[in-house]
Amino acid sequence: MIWNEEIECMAHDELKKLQLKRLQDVVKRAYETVPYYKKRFDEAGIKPEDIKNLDDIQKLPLTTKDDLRAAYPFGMFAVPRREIVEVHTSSGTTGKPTVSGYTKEDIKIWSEVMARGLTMFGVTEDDIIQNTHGYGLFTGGFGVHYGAQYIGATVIPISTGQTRRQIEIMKDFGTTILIVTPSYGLYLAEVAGEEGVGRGDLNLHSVGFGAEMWTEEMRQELQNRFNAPAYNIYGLTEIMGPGIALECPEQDGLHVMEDHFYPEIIDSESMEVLGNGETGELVLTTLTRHGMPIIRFRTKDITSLKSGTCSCGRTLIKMERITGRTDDMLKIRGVAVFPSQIEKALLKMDGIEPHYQIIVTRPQHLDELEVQVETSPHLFSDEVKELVGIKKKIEHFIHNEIGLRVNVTLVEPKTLPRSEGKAVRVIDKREL
Ligand code: DLL
Repeated sequence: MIWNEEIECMAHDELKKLQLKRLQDVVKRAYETVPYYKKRFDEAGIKPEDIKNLDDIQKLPLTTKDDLRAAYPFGMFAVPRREIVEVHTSSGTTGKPTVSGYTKEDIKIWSEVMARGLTMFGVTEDDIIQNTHGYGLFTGGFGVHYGAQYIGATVIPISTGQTRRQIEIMKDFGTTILIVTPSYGLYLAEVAGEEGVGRGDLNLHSVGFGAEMWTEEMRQELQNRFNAPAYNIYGLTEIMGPGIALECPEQDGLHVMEDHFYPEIIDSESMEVLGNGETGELVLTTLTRHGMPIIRFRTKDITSLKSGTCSCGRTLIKMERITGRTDDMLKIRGVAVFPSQIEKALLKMDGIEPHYQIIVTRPQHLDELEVQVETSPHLFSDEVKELVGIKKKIEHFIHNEIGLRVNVTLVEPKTLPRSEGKAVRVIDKREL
């Protein structure tokens, strides 16, 4: 158990003071050691001394994934390469990957924030953690590993895949904590069912889900399948990996590790900073990272922030679950649609499985949205009339959620692709 009460329950004013001091330090270091920041700050006419209070952060330029890509591979490092003890990269699915470098001190901080987060889920040194995140350039495997070991829990570094083996080990080793992406979690639960392993055969106390979007409705589904509370883990390669924000037992937002990461919410069109409770794009600044300080990174993740003291006792600000990414948003006949809205609507239905895919086409210059969803096995063999009724009902739910008519196709159980990491939910066939 890693419970840093002094920080996690710090009075608001004290925390702000600490953040300001750390912000001033990191801005100075970034300016003096990373040519990218020197150039951007000079262009904006800002000097590190101009940061006199926390709001002055708004004077600093925003950093995007493209800026990091332009510095590929090691151009954002603020220390000589020999001080970097580990590197990770983003997956690179949308272009050149971005590289993240960590010093020994950074790894210590990563371990601590992740350990504090796992502690929120109730992890202690008595637990056995099955870590299904990939160990490699992806930050998921190592981030969770460092946090778990910092607590002193027993880690099963099984990594991704070998689904049947995962279940066997979960049962034989008595895994108490499972860490998995929501989509792989669903797949694991499905295979467990096939293997005759029921909810009662597992010894799980909690399951930590992260690395991709999931809805509150999906949480209910997963909790039911695993017979254990499901907690949210947030992070991204560019800032650190998992450990930036995690959920406490209240399951009502993720506490941001504010002593190390400074969150802001901006309107992604006007770039204006939004207030408490307003929804927009999350922007993060690393306050303590040495190897690669990141100032005002546009995450593209959509959320809002809520300050105040949580009933768990923590004063760390809470971030709502991520409802989508600015680049996930589909424009369908001019209407903004997020996959999370569709997931939410789907999971209100009985008789279907939580496996779905969204297909966008433009047959006659007009966008069409098709949602393919699996029916549950008992239903598929039932009457066509009933299936038509379900299809209509789902279309109605989705219409209510997004204000658009969509075409729902019910497919046979177990026919949509299963994910072992981050699920691909949207297939956009329009040539835009
Ligand atoms: O996914 C880090 C991570 C690993 C987080 C394991 C949690 C657990 P990237 O591959 O760089 O890093 O992807 C980061 O994934 O900007 C979000 O869009 C999305 N994401 C991560 N966690 C969540 C979450 C890891 N809890 C990108 N809810 C982020 C929704 C998430 N989206």
